[in-house]
Amino acid sequence: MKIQAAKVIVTCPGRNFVTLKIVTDQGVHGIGDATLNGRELSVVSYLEDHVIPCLIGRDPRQIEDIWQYLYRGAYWRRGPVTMSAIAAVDTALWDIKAKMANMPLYDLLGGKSREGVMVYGHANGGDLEETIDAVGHYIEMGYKAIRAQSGVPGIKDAYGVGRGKLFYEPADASLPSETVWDTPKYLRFVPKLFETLRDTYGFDHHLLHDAHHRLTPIEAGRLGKDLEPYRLFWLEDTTPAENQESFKLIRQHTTTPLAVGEIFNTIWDCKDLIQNQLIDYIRTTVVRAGGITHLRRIADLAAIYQVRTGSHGATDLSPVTMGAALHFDSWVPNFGIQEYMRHTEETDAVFPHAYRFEDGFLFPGDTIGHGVDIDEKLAEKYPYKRAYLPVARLEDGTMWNW
Ligand code: KDG
Ligand code: MG
Repeated sequence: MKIQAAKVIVTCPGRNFVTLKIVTDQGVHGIGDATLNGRELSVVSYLEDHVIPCLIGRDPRQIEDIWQYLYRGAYWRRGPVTMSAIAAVDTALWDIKAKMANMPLYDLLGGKSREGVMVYGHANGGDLEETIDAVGHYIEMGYKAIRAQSGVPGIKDAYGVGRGKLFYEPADASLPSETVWDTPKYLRFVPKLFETLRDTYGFDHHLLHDAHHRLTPIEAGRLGKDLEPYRLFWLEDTTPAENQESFKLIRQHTTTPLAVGEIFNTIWDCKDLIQNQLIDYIRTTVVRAGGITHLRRIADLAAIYQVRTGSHGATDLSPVTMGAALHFDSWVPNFGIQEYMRHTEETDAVFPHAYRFEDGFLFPGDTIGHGVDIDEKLAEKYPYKRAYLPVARLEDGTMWNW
């Protein structure tokens, strides 16, 4: 059996997505997501100019060998562009293998460990009242776990606050929009938000929050401590994780569970945090961390240290990543939670999928493969549109972490 053809499909049904389609000489095809938000075309070139020529004629059943060939063979290891491209190939090959085995992907991975995958949704509002209402809306929709982000008095455009109620798309302009950030205002406000949420809705639902890399370690320790009475499921990305030592400092100050890893590419980014038990949830996902093959290694390492998975699932991860992630989540023994930020109707139509939401859970469906395909004709209707994530500056103009 041979890989006969592979092509990259770029489409923008409301936001940009990059999809790799691999076709075998037996007519079976598989698809993988290669979307890297705000830097999409770099992965398109990496795939078209450097990866696809090496794939043609290879045996698609040799997923591990192809993974190692692309990772070791590039010489230049790791990084978001390389690892997103490898992820797309890997996801497409697992899709093909599961289709050839006539199995849903979760069966090929070892079978289901659970019926449904608990997901968390994004509730957000421009101010405290709006955010309280938004959380109530998610509870009405059946969610068991809800991430709450709110506008902060005195801060224009706080992270995580969308303009719509269900759909929120941060990559919103053809040049990066500039937002302004002020940590002291944020640190004063967030405990009030969670106090009000617990006073209003009690403790029956899981609440989560994302600090989006904006704090120093000591500020993160303070926030974690202030939030302890409200029993968060997790506090995410408190501080940029390049300096992983800083998590020791945060950990000394708080028992609020910590989640990190949506921007990590390999197990090497996760290793110290996991082995030193400095985090509770690892947020690496299929598209960012080298596909199913590599994500499985990260999850197995995490399991030894009782660190659970909590895969990234924002709108920039296409339905292809979501489908593959749900099969992975259904199998992985140390599953924690899956992020689920809904796509628009246009996106859902371009990517027909078997997964469905019910009562706070996503179900991968029983279709063979990972259960997601691409409607190429429809995809053609939505040409690529350059779109950047915003940037953040402090009030005095200093560049900060968005
Ligand atoms: O592309 C960036 C987004 O995926 C990111 O800002 C979303 O932090 C995020 C999250 O937790 O979903
Ligand atoms: Mg995040």
